[in-house]
Amino acid sequence: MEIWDRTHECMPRPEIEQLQLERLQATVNRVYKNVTCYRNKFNALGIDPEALGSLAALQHLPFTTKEDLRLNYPYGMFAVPLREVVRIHSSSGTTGKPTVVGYTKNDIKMWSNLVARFLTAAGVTHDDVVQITFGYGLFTGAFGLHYGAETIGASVIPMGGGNSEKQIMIMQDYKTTALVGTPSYAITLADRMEKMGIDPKSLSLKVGLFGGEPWSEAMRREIEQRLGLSATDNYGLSEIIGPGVAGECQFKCGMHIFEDAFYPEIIDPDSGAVLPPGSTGELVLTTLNKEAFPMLRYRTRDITRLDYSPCACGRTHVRMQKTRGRSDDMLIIRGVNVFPSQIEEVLVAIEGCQPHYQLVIDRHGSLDTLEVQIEVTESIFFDEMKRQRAFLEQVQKKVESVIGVGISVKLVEPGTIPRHEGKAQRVIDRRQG
Ligand code: DLL
Repeated sequence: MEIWDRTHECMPRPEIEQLQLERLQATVNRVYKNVTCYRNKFNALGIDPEALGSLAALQHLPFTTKEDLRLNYPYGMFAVPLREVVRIHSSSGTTGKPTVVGYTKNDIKMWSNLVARFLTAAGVTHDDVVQITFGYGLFTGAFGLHYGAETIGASVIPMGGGNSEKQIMIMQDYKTTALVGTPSYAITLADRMEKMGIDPKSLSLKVGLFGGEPWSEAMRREIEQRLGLSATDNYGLSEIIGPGVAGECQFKCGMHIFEDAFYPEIIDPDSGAVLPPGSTGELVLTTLNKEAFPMLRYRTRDITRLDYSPCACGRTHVRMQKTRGRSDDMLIIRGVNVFPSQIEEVLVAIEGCQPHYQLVIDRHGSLDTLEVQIEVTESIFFDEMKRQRAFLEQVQKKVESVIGVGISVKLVEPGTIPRHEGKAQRVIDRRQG
């Protein structure tokens, strides 16, 4: 069963806009009534939630940011009582507490449907065997794709993350046709197959659904060549719903944003002004039919461009180009969101660490690596090996437990990390492509 909702996905633009306006008005009213944070913001700015007369008027409403979610941790942004919430997920990568998001039964149904749509657009059908290599847990990736693939009627293998050799064995034996995961993990699997002497062409792989982190066209070509499948991109973020915000069709010319469910704007990240169609800027998303966790003008921090030109597939929904970085300093390392400020907080609390550090990110083979280089006091730097090692392990453990990603730590002599005038350049990202 394919999930191609032609009524909504191929709607002429004036009708999409009418539908968006109706859903937006309902959402604005509901959040004003049910979410204190929104009510306070509207009241402070003198905004009447009943008065929103056009989509363009949305630009006069305030943004919602990760900071709002942090301040309202854990359930303050929910628009329904907890007894109506059937699922809770959360996002990594905030300083301190994570971001908590909730779904009602209807939200889960809608989410599954949106994921099913991009799976269908990418060519997945009920005949496919879908192997999910995202980690099951608080991260939205695995459950989102899992429910979406089941909605189509495909056979889902809930492998979860890691354990590459077993992933490959299952791929061979269960005849996996659709591979789901991060693009970098696809390369890891290709590397491992090479080492194991397995020809990927001998497998049954047909299509790859990759997302959760940025990747280039060069990387797409490499994955397609090495794994012998059609590699497609899909985008989403937990605060909005998880995967299922946007996905590519078989023409791979941008990811269709499901506009009956989300209203996209492109803003200048510095001034916050809405930019004219076709501009590159920060993507801001408003949910149009979510119940538990509606978001008004959420600042994704992802930089992209929207393309409203017709697509050969017949879908009328606007296409977002591959993201070109972020307007904040968030890093994505092996699919996990990491903020340098999280690491800084840990380091400054450890005695002996100087406030001078650098994060060096690289890609070895296909795996992202993060090395934290820190200046330490002379006494530690020149300390005996055993004590220095213990110190190093302590730093490593503390940082890893906060950011949730394995790292290596290098202690450097006082004065060796370059000093900068103005903004410190703490991140050296050597990954390319
Ligand atoms: O990564 C949701 C997701 C899971 C999407 C699986 C697709 C597949 P978060 O952990 O909240 O949610 O991280 C969201 O990841 O703001 C982007 O910066 C980045 N991101 C996600 N998908 C893509 C993509 C999930 N296809 C953050 N291309 C987002 C580039 C992506 N960046």
